[in-house]
Amino acid sequence: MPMTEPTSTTTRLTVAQALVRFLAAQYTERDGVRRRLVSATWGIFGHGNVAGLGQALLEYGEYGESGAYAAVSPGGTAAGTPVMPYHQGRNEQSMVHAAVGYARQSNRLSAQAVTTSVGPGATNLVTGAALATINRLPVLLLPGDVFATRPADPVLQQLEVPYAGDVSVNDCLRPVSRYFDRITRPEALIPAALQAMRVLADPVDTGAVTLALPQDVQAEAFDWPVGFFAERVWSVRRPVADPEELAAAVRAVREARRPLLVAGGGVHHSEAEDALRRFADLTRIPVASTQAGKGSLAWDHPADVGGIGHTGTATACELARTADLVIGVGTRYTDFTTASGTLFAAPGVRFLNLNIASFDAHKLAGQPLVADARSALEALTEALAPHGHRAADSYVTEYTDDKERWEYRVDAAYEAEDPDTRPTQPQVLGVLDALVTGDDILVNAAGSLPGDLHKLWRARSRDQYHVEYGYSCMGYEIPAAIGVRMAAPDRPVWALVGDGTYLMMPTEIVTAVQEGIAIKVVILQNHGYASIGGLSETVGGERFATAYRHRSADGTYTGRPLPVDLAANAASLGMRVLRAKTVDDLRTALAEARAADTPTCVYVETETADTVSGAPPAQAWWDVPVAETATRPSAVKARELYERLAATRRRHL
Ligand SMILES: Cc1ncc(C[n+]2csc(CCOP(=O)(O)OP(=O)(O)O)c2C)c(N)n1
Ligand SMILES: [Mg+2]
Repeated sequence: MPMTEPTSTTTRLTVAQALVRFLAAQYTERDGVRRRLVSATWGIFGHGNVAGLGQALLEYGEYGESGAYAAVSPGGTAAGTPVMPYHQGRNEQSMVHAAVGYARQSNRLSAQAVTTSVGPGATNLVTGAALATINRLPVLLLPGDVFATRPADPVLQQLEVPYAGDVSVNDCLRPVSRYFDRITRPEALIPAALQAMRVLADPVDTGAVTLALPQDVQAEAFDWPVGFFAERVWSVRRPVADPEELAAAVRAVREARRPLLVAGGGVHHSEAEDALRRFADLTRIPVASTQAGKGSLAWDHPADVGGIGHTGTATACELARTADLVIGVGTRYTDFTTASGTLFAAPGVRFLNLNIASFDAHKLAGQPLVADARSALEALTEALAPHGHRAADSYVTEYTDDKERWEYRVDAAYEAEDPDTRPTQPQVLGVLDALVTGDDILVNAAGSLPGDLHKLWRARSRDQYHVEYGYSCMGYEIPAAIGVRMAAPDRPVWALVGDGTYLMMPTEIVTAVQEGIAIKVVILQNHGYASIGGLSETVGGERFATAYRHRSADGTYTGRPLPVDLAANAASLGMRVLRAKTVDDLRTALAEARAADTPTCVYVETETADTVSGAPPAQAWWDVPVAETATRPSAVKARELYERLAATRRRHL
């Protein structure tokens, strides 16, 4: 049905062109700062988007409204700069990782879009979308889709579902998206695009937003009301606490004898670090952090007790076991944080959950404080100040002494007795620790590194510690580092990757080289899945299939290590590569990489998968169910231990 507006107030564009023009005019605003909501678009073209979005990005993107080519400068809309900067990726999943890294580094106030072809290009988005949604990080997905008009079914790469004509593979994106729509008519773009922006900018609902774009509709022309392209500002709200919830929260804090604050990713998203520091300065309540929340307080703040949970510090875990009030701020309480329901063990323990999402604020039968982290922490501090509320001296002394003991353990793990030998993984972190300033950003997601980092790393600045542990997705590190560096172009950005992770997704190195994005990649080679090997051993799996080895004569994977050369691989993709054999080499190589202004890789062999990494062991349990019946003694024994530990699980009611 044609729109009824007179031609003077409409402009004729294809759906794809209209979408690009629309996206270029969307802004977020928080605390008086305005930013482009969708500042760039990643894409790989195929027959589902090449003639639609591809053409639109060419005509209204890279070339700018003046039609003259302009250098890419994310966010710029002045004459001559691109309306929508475009970046060429190598893999759809990793383009989403790059966008997610960018969004997190931008405190969720700016995002990027990802366009794909139909079929495999689109389904490659699923993993990245799940990661974005789980971590509540905004990304706009624009997969091509099969014909809406269905002139000839099936089109190349179309999945046919005999019982449902309206299903395509893009429906896989529904459960991993916070908003999903398929634009089967041009005019449907208008409400869908507005809803998409609402969700991207919503601090509770944000995550992956998918607008599936049938390839015929993308290229179809329509007379758009010009108002659709007007600049629009999406205010990223900071809801304040309900007075009654706040009063109840103040009472709970005042009554607590052994309170412990658990800082989650919400502290960062809200930029609540200063407010948290003032709260901790006033109350001296110890602050532990989840993977997403690490860095909420600088490591050397007296109240910072480091990571909590399975990969946490002994200090934080001891406090958790005896806490009478756990103040969760911006945390989802994953199983790592709660040690699978075993960590908060004091009989009368209560939870006070400050969270912008009511869903999370009600977890563990907690007392909810539904609000923006910064605004509510400020309100709490203000309400507690007149009472001069402070944790008891004996409590402060207890955790201060404990923290000091933990720091000795960190030093011991970092220290290499003989710098002429191959480093352990913690020693690699030790060398890095000695080199970086608060400016440096570390990106990591999977393997044994997240555990070592959570226990050991001394976060110097609020955003130095970028470990994605909501999805803990192998392959996130390199593309995410690219996205982080796009959001922080003057800061050293390090992707720390295990060899398994590297092999899963090294390909965006090519993009870093192409775009001149000077990320630093550190490859820690230990010939396999050391983390899963260790886990396997504790659950009766005997390290089965966790090392990268040839099959030996008996058919098992116990032969020689595989002859892969990841350093040569990185070099073949265009990176400058520095090989380090010893701790001393590593010092030189990491310093050189830090100074480099081109993408640089440092390759180091660490202790093999069969040896301990040197980090302190787990300070709390993690529930990984063990075979209830087995003939192999390893599993029988592991099950006995499992049952003992599982018996300590509790439900908080
Ligand atoms: C995409 C994906 N597949 C599988 C896993 C399960 N997993 C977690 S860590 C890991 C091994 C990682 O190996 P590597 O990167 O070499 O690190 P290491 O364990 O050796 O430190 C695996 C397979 C995962 N987290 N992500
Ligand atoms: Mg490995």
